[in-house]
Amino acid sequence: MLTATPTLASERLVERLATAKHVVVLTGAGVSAESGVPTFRGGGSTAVWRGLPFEVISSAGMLARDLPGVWEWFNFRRERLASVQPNRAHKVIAAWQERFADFTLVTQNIDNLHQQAGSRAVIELHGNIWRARCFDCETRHELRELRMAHDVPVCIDCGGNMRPDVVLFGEMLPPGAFERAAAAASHCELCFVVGTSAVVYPAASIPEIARAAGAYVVEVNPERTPLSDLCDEVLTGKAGEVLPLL
Ligand code: BJW
Repeated sequence: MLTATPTLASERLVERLATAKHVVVLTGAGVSAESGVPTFRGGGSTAVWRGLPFEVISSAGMLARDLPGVWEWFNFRRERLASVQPNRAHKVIAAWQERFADFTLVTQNIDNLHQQAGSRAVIELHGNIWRARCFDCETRHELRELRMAHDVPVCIDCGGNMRPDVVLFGEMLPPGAFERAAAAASHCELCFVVGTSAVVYPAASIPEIARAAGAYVVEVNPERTPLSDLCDEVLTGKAGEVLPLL
């Protein structure tokens, strides 16, 4: 059980929340945990599917070896996500885009729950599970538009095989995504890091960039992470319990 009593924000944070104009939020799998989406790490366990750790099944090597197997893994997860709803943390973060003059949401999540909660212009560092991308012409399509052939969706533009439009281990991030996130981090005053183990790079460097540029960095997580010591404030607790208190 990950839960801990949510800690209250300090006076310094309350003041910054009242005055900050440029705010960045980086989220990870933990923000969707209270919606019922399993995390990858944390809570003493790691995700495994058919005996394969996710570092193997969600890797560029697996894509080259077994494309139908990779689709099976993502189809399985999409089926589970179809009935999942955004939680209070997603809703608070969506409301923050009206609260702050310049607000940037950067997510490592591929589940689309921020968008479902109403967040706009989300920077998706690791792609989106509801889209596919053509190996040949690189066009992206919503999955529901596509037909399957031999357990693999086929591109409606060129007939090529499609792959999930997600960033697997050892793959580059979508062009421009990290650069936009880093630019926002480098001129924000307040940076929240919510529900991420902060071990996957380059995503984990976003709060490092913000801190180096002088931002006040706040972590929201029931567990400590490698980032905790760098943060100005650590709010220990679940995102859906802590964020509504702010
Ligand atoms: C709660 C909660 C609640 C629970 N409320 N919180 C430097 C050194 C060594 C290696 C590298 C390096 N730089 C880059 C690399 C390689 C690699 C990497 O970082 N490896 C590290 C693991 C060492 N990075 C890459 O490969 C990236 N590409 C890249 O760098 O390209 C350039 C390059 C290419 C080739 C060679 C070298 C460089 C791409 C990374 C892509 C990550 N992809 C995945 C899978 C996506 C598809 C899928 O879903 O299957 O993305 S991996 C997985 O981890 C997923 C996540 O987005 C990502 C981050 O995980 P996240 O979100 O932090 O979740 P968890 O589960 O780890 O943590 C959950 C947290 O929530 C925990 O802390 C809980 O406590 C907390 N929590 N309940 C709040 N209620």
